[in-house]
Amino acid sequence: MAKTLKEKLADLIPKLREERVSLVKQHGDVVISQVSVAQAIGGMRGVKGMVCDTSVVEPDKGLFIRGIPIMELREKLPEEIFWLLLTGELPSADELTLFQKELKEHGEVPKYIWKVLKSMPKTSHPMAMLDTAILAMENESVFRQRYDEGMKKTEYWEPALEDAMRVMGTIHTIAAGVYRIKYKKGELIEPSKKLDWSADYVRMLGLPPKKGETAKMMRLYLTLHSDHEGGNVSANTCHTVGSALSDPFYAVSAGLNGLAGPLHGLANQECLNWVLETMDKFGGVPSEEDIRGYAWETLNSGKVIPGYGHAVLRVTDPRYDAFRAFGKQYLAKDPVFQTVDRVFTVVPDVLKEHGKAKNPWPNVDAGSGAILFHYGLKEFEYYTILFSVSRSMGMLSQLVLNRALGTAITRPKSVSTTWLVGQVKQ
Ligand code: AMX
Repeated sequence: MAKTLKEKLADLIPKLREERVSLVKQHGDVVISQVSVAQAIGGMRGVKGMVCDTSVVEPDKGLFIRGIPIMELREKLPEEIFWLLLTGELPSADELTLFQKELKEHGEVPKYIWKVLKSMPKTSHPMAMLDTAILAMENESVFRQRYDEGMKKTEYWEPALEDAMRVMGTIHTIAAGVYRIKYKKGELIEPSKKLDWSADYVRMLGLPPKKGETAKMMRLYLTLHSDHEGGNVSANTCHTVGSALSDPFYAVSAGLNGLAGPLHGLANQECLNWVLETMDKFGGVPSEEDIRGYAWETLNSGKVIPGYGHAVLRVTDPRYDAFRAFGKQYLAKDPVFQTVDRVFTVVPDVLKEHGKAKNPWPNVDAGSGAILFHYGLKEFEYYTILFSVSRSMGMLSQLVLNRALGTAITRPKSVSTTWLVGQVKQ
């Protein structure tokens, strides 16, 4: 008989705990990283100082989820990815059906959330709306309730999973509500009892279905953005806040606040903006020469070219490749997509010549906006919300595993500049 996600995890967790305890006991003193002055000042880039088992980003290959390259997972449903992130295995067909049913059972958005959202200023950024809604739902936290009742440490993961299911069960409905409220798209659309997570999100947004193509695009989008190991701003923030035993609503909301930054998740809104500006300036699909000129203009005015560069990757992001392949299949004649594709042939050389960015290649955000635009999502300020819906899976799965494994409260040691100066003089 098919197991629930909770049953599956209950089988796995004792082994994982044993492995962690024995690692610390037998090899706790082995040094795995050193920190230079430049790293301490430069965002701890490359410092190995935390553990994340859900996914790994190889600088020269890109994202692997539980050891599987993301390109091999692009046809999977995001629900399967969530299961994979948590358990290390893809679910069987029966497990998937059961999990999707359970998610729907966790899908009720409390009425006060809509009141909160509707009372926010009309100028609020959609990310501020989504984050506020997730934080307001903290009122529903089973983790907090059980903690207050004095649950045992070994039980933490169970209500954390319950809260995670609630966040995942509702975030697409809340995100669709944010869209309809913010952009005055009419009444809210209720979730369906039948559709999968992505197709239901598309329907609740009110996007034209285009014979199922929009749902296909959404499945790809939500799968590709699901996780990117543990050190990125949103995952790391969620990890830190969760490590204080703040419940998953607090922790995910905090992580999403980080995702809202222009150097992180907001880059996808900025990216399409840059592409459309280029098209505006040159009256349609620009030539390679036009793009080169505009790229230099951007760099010379001290700005970054959004969608290019990465803190870890040193190759074209395979998630960009996956979007590009989708675009070539379904929207090859779309002028915005054609422009994105042309930017790809020009910008890496410009960035190499510029000589600053360590990675001149496109990241996931370089191409996704053009695809969303094609399927009717014209409000690019909203794009980071889609990223958030997807990335909640990575943050939640890392958090549940951390509560299962008793991960300690985060507390790296900071040093003063005076101390650093003293060190280098020695
Ligand atoms: N255009 C212009 N300059 C860039 C650049 C770009 N796309 N990418 C990096 N650089 C610059 C940096 O600003 C930095 O300049 P500085 O020395 O004057 O401060 C220098 O190159 C070295 O930076 P780096 O080590 O290559 O990158 P990083 O790890 O410091 O930053 C990132 C990584 C993504 C923030 C950066 O490449 C960037 O700003 N890219 C554009 C924004 C973007 O696409 N963000 C999305 C990232 C993916 C995501 O989280 N969604």
